[in-house]
Amino acid sequence: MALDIPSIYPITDTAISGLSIPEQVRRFIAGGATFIQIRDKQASSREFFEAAAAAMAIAREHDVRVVINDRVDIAMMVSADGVHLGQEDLSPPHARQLLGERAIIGYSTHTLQQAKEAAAMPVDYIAFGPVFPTSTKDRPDPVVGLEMLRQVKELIGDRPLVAIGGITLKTVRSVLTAGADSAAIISDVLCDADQISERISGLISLAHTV
Ligand code: 3NM
Repeated sequence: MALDIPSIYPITDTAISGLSIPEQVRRFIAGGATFIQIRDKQASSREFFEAAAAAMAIAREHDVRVVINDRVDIAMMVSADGVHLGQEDLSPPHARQLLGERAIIGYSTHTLQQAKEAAAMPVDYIAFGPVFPTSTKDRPDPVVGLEMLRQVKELIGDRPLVAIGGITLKTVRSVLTAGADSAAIISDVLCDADQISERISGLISLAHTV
């Protein structure tokens, strides 16, 4: 069955928020998030595992789904709902082999060609970006823009499409109108640690107006 993905998809970032991963997850959930990605490019494997395990315990209490960035091994260890893979991570078919049919596998793409290839792979959603300029990612790919996002939606048919990169309260409606099923957001949610839940609920309300 096709993945049911909510329109707002927050991703953790400890450097931007200054908060532990479990605390970010707690605040995302308080704001109404139901699908979260745990991402930490700086932590050691052990730190990332421990933080992910603690975050999973919180998510489970609230029936919130969690995917782990890059790390299939850690996703398996903490019984996450799945993984989010980049172009240089383990390939989706190999991750599927390890995780099984029921796991959620998301896959980042940055060109029309990559999106087309992704549509032939065993992935539950395809992420496409950066839609707008972003300073969150090291060495981001070239900005793809809304028009290319529209083209990807046509290319990939029914496969859920996640827009990512530089999305804010001001631009979230534009990516959803262009055909994205969901907007994945880091800095605009985490830029003020005291406002995380409020920003999530504001984004969710806006998404409902599309
Ligand atoms: N991946 P922000 S852009 C993690 O293009 C990530 O695939 C991207 O953070 C891609 O919402 C990006 O702060 C950063 O721009 C998203």
